[in-house]
Amino acid sequence: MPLTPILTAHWDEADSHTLEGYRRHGGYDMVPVTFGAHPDEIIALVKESGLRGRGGAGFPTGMKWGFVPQNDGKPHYLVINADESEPGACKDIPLMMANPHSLVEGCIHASYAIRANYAFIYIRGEVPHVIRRVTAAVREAYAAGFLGKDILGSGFDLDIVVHSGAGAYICGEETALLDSLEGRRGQPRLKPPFPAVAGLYAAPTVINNAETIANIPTIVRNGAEWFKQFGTEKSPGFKLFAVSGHVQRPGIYEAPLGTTMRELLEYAGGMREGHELKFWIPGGSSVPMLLPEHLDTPLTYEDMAGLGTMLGTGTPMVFDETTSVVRAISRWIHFYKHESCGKCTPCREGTFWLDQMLVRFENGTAAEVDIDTVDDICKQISGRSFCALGDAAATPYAPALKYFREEFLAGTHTPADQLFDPVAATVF
Ligand code: L3W
Ligand code: SF4
Repeated sequence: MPLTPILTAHWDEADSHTLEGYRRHGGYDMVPVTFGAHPDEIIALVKESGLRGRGGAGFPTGMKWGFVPQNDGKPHYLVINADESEPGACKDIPLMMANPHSLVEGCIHASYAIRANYAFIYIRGEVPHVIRRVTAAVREAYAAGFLGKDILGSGFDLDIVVHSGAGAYICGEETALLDSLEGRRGQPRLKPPFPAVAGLYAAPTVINNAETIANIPTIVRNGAEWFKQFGTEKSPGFKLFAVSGHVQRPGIYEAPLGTTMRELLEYAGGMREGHELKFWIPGGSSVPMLLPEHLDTPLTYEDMAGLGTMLGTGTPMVFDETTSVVRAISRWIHFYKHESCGKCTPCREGTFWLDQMLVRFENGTAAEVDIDTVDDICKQISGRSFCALGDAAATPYAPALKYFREEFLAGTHTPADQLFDPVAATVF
């Protein structure tokens, strides 16, 4: 499928991040149109478009907006999850650097639809340049009269607060993000109630990923039918596919959902010279790996689920034959161990032990029996943890073992009777 530069259309222009650059291509022109419509009409339009959340779960956006109770007398909030921190995920940060106004305009349409007068853009703390850029865009939007009181004489008020995270991956989990925004330590909350009913300050809150909201102005401008011409019936639209790893030209390739990894590889110039594909991951380290034989499967939510993986953030990582699978899995597990918030035992303890065990495989000091021990720890974490981080930590091991068992076996040089005792040897 051909590339479809829509969100990325003007990223190559030097002033694409400014109000002037955005306005030159019709930016904010649809704001009065939205204000002339009933909020429910905007929700219906987004439902009709079939847009699904671009943050990893693929939840239908219009349906989520529709969960917000109306006429309940409570304030409503819109929260943008721009805490992009997953290994391999790198599409919201470039989007906010190149075209922050698409996000700001998206916030206006979305807030009007869900009757929110406050929107919060939560950006990961390690990217101060992005925080500065989005803050500058918000200031420009205020100065131009697109934010604040009685916007364009519509009677609708909207304030946007740009909030910096403090470097915790768990704050990308939507309820931990809310706790962090409220000034507490970011740890996941029990769901239900879902944020759409009781979110920020216990009020109805829609939390959407930055890319999801940047899509909204294009849908308001062009309509649901236009949006649905891209992608598939169950995965409509286009996607910022951020391809990283051992390819010639890593980068963002905007293409319809349903594009295959083989096509994305071609856009990225193929594998680096003289090397061949060993395995790839469709979207962030939280989702199971795939092999070269899966390159022709369409990158959609449904097709990836059919292969036992997920589209996730749609940010494929590509690895060639020089990669040690054990090292890659070990590195990701170390990340999840480091980022585990510690609230629940299966994840807090399980990721610690997984990390220890994987290092043994890397060092060649594991025993064959450890292969099953690691599998057992993963099973104790998966489905028993409080939030998706635990499941994510347990996810990469099983497919890696299925496809590359011999690499794990190569790390097992310790006879069972000389097994190192991890409990005795661990300094807590
Ligand atoms: C109201 C219901 N709302 C579901 C809402 C829910 C949420 C959305 C999706 O995790 C995944 C995770 C990562 N009434 C509802 C309802 N909702 N039922 O729908 O919910 P959920 O729980 O399926 O997903 P999630 O908690 O949003 C997202 C995976 O994405 N991931 C993440 C990558 C990147 C980062 C990062 O860089 N910060 O997180 C990649 O694959 O593992 O499985 O809004 O409230 N009945
Ligand atoms: Fe915290 Fe991990 Fe439990 Fe999630 S699964 S609540 S990150 S300890």
